[in-house]
Amino acid sequence: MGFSDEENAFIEWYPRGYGVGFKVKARLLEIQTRYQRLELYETEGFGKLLVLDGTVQLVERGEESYHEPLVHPVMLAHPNPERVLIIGGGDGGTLREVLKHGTVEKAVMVEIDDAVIDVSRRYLNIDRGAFEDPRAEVIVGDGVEYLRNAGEKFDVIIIDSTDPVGPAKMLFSEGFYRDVYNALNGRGLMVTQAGSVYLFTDELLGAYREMSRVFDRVYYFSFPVIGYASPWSFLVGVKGDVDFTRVDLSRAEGLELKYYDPERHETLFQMPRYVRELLEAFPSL
Ligand code: AG3
Repeated sequence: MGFSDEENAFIEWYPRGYGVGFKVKARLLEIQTRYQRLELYETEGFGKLLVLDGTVQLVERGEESYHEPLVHPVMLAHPNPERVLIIGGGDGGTLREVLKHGTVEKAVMVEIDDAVIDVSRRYLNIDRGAFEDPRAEVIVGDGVEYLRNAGEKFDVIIIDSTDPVGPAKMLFSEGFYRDVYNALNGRGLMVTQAGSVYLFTDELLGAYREMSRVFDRVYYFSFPVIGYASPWSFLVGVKGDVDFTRVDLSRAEGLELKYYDPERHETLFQMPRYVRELLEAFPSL
């Protein structure tokens, strides 16, 4: 199709007029929750599409291209992740991937907006039973406050938030990262999604700089995510003695991965050259 005003499509507009869109068959929901505007669509080719404040959160067919690289690299780089904290992630996809790991004894998920959890439970089946897993504890509340007051420590902390622009901005600040660092065990990893490499480059650099002030070591990687303006960026903060360039392949067996390839872990670190050079201008050590 050429130049047109597409009628039956949902398009997310990024800065500079860059769009990512899906042809839709129907709008199933449009509600204002306490925190954000939530839309749900049936797409032509990717199942249901969940949108928050106009930004694509996931499509049913392809959501693993986000949840797998968010979760498994840090889980497999940690020698024995038993206790995991997820901030955000109300659809349950992150929790589902975390619970695939047999080492996990407890996974706490703190989501601020219970409407996201309710809609996901009712219309999507992203969690595939994860919410009912006895190792899972689902808390509706403010992740920032939870972290500050959490008496307990975690091996892995996963931030599955909206973008580094708008309401979630504080989740990309030095103060927040300090609370994350303090809530990690002596040896621990934190991962956050950090936006589109090309379209949120400044935000990615900003988050990297803030994390570099706090963590013992910071890594960046990118992955093409279906539904987001690719490539998508991820930042990993390490506390103590952990090498994120290596993963335990013996624990990767049985994870049933479709996108992230632990045997090719090194390919994660691919970055467009100019972005790598900008990132390296902030020494992290
Ligand atoms: N959370 C990350 C959403 C970021 C998408 N940003 C955007 N489309 N501009 C996804 C929730 C899935 N658990």
